[in-house]
Amino acid sequence: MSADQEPKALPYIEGALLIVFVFLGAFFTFPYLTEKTKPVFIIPGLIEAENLQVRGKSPNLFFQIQPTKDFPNGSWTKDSHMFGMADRMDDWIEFSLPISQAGKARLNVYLTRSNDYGIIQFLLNGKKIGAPVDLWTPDSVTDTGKITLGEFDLPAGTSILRIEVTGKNPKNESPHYFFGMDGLVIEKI
Ligand SMILES: [Ca+2]
Repeated sequence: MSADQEPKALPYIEGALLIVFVFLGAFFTFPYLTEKTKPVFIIPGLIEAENLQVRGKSPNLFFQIQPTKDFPNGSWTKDSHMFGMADRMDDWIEFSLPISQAGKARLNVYLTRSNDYGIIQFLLNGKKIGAPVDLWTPDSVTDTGKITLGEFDLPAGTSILRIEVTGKNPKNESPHYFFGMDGLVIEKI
């Protein structure tokens, strides 16, 4: 190698190092750039179940706002739902529904299914509405999608929405009587 060629060796080494650094940078950065994030899930007009005012409950039932973003399947608004930990048949919880204007409305609920969830019945102002809903699934936690409970004449003021645990699927797992509600829509008609 002649003397005038020798200084060119350094740029080659720098170039090689640059390629190595770019490769390493891409290697460590790429997984974060491509990490899948769920799109924001929105249901128009939804009242979050986790924000509803709890009017009362049976002594053995406990509830909490549970994050849902780690559930691999299903979609929930605000990445959370109202998780009802009922302990037995006939456990219940009541929510206050503020109705600003009297009128006819369709009531849609969005619930959660799991392998240890029970069968629940909704009541509105003391009357059963819709069929009992079996929230058991053999698969991992997921959402039910929209369930329409019916159409009702709602008076202005506060209506009472009640959930009662009425049973369990024979295949469901212990502790059998849990349930979850993402939210509800009071659809004026
Ligand atoms: Ca929610």
